[in-house]
Amino acid sequence: MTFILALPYNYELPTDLKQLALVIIDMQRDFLEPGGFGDALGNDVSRLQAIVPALKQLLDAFRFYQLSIFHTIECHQSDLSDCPPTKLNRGNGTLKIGDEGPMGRVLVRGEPGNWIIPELEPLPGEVLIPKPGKGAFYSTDLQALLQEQGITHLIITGVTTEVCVQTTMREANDRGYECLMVEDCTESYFPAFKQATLEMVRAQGGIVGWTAPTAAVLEGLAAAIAVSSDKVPSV
Ligand code: C5J
Repeated sequence: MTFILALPYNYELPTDLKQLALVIIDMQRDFLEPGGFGDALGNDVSRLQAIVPALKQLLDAFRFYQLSIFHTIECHQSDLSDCPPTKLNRGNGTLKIGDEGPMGRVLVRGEPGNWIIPELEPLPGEVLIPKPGKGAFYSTDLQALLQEQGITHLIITGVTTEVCVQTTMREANDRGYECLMVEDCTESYFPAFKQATLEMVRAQGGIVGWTAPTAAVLEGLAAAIAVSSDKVPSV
């Protein structure tokens, strides 16, 4: 049995690593770059850039081991028909969803600001889940695709920790997935909210799941690959 050294206790990896997927939530320009939605809401977007090197390292490892990768983007159709008025009117920032900003229309599918930052752009074969809500399961194909591929374990990353990342992890937890949030591959505009989220996830014996740093995830993966009977390449 292989595991990741995690909190509140070891996270057991599935024997067949095809059951494991990396989920990268909303690493899109609208949240990470000046001029986007996050910036318009008054946030310091530079905070989120800090996780890019660790997340790239994790993404590269999943690619190297040929494991499943799912990217999400928060986005709406151009007529905003999939955006409830409550979401549209919330925020009181300088730009609302659908407004024309420096990177195109805010959170609208296909606009430059809606796409993933260049360092983490999906490669062919990786799944992209466009999502209109905060959680990646709401009004998307994610559950069907995970079931189709027999995936049971999710390594969850991205932004922002207490909004789309936490919502997705809670949705996944309720659907029976074993979830681990990677501590240095998720970030919030509010450091205290990130810390609180990590603590909430692993409180009460891991009521929502596990947390671990990238180094521990990489170590656990390398050990699992080493004992795996699958003919995947080793480091
Ligand atoms: C937000 C997200 N914060 N991806 N979206 O509106 O967390």
